[in-house]
Amino acid sequence: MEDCVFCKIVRGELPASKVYEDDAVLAFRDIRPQAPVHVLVVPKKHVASLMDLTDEDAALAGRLFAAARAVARQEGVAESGFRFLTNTGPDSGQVVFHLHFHVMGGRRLGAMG
Ligand code: D5M
Repeated sequence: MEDCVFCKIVRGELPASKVYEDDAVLAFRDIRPQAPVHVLVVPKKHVASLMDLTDEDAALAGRLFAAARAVARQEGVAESGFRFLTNTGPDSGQVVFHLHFHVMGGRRLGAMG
């Protein structure tokens, strides 16, 4: 996608603090961190949101989860715990319409809502 900010990061056209990369997935630090560890895990291919994943993306979904585990270990929060979430659609406050999972940890997180 031409104007998608995360596609631009994937293509190397915008800078990012990368923490994990493989052929299908990229993870980089959130520009507005809400926790000591706040990493975004994104598919390299453009998918607008969770609701735009299809049955053909089952393997990709597994890769995103595997990448999140790798990030959690690498960032030292695998044992202490972390949150793994994706905002989807208007009520969630999703602002970037390229599927991304937040990996957040490094402190005791408050209740969601
Ligand atoms: O939030 C989108 C998240 O993406 C928000 O936490 C900021 C982050 N963001 C936006 N632009 C960038 C760049 N360029 N680098 C790193 N992080 C970024 P959501 O509400 O989940 O859509």
